[in-house]
Amino acid sequence: MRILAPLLITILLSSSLLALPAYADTKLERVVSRYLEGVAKVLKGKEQRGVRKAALGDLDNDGDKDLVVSFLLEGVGEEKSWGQYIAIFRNDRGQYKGITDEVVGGKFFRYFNLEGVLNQRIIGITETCPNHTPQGSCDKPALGTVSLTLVKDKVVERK
Ligand SMILES: [Ca+2]
Repeated sequence: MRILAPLLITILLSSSLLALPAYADTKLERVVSRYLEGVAKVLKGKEQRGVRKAALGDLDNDGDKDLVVSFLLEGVGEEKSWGQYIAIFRNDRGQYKGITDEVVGGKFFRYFNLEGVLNQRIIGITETCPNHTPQGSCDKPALGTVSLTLVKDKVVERK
């Protein structure tokens, strides 16, 4: 249950989940965990505990709030390093379903912090170390913002 706590806390902090009854939270966490386990299996990685973040917001402009979850996998790729991903769960009349996922950060890419959803855009703050310094290990990373949108059920990044 330790993994689920940050997700729950983040959801509770973001004003919009008040309508969901308690049983739905548990069900939603199961949906999220199952999807993320599937991604980890495909990428042959292992999810790092305690860094999962979630944000709610309408991504497909149908008036209900969809769910974005960011997570980190260790041991992925040829380098067996870490990568950061987001998974999108579309809200279909109160039922959340994982529809897609995308890499958003990694050891040789950048560090990605999920900030929230605004105007159908997923907003992330990035930290990038210069040259080939592994991300997250330099003193003064360059800060940036990325905006991601859902286009035909795929995540598209816009600068
Ligand atoms: Ca929606």
